[in-house]
Amino acid sequence: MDNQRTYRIALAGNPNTGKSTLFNLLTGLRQHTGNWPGKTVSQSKGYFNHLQSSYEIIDLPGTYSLFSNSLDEEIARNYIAFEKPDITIVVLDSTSLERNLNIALQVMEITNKVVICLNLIDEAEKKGIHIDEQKLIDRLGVPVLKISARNKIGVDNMLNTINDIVQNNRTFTPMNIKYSDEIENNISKLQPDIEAAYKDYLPSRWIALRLLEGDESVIEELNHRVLKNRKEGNEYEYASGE
Ligand SMILES: Nc1nc2c(ncn2[C@@H]2O[C@H](COP(=O)(O)OP(=O)(O)O)[C@@H](O)[C@H]2O)c(=O)[nH]1
Ligand SMILES: [Mg+2]
Repeated sequence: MDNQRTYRIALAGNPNTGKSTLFNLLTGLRQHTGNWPGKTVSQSKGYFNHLQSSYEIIDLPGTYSLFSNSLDEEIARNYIAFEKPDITIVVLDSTSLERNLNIALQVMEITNKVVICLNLIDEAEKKGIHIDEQKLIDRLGVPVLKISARNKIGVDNMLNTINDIVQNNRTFTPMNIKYSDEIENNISKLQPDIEAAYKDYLPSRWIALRLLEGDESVIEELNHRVLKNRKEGNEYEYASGE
């Protein structure tokens, strides 16, 4: 076991789902706000310990998706994809799960180190909304936990789950969203070349989707990161954070 290193957690989700409430609860006074490097968007970073591990946690900008539609989306997306946190916690509003699941699925296309938190579970229960978390776990293929950040319910359970994932190097096999036949065919055509170029730096399926979309900022970032890595002679060591 590696007790020395600080694990990195990213908090992702739509605006108003309780990300900052959770962030404040976990970090208390051990936090500071600055700007994202080279950007005018503010960044909250904090620290906490749990069991034998120490963590750095970043409160990502709240977004509805992870494309290059806005600076916020790009920042959140780039952090998850290119800074490769040890865990991305997706914080969802349990009272509007259908709308909120979109961002969870998008995160799951980028990384398999995901924990989904169904926050505001107290509000959902008040409204008579019953969520079958086991069904979600089975369908999505990643841990799904009910929490209430404001009422401090389920947070210890969440931390224990995270501890188990980082200490035992657990990964998951998130469900793939199936696209139309045309898109799926194009993904399959692109994947071999993507895998040849970028190895397993990021899921080839995700890169293929970005290529099909014509998202040049992802490709630029990817080339920058991977080529830089190769120049430094780390061709096969893409996992960051070590
Ligand atoms: N009822 C309830 N309200 C919550 C919970 N967590 C957060 N909130 C409230 O939801 C609102 C948005 O929270 P905030 O942390 O700012 O969301 P963010 O935009 O995702 O950072 C605030 O008024 C919080 O007090 C919860 O578990 N239950
Ligand atoms: Mg916030």
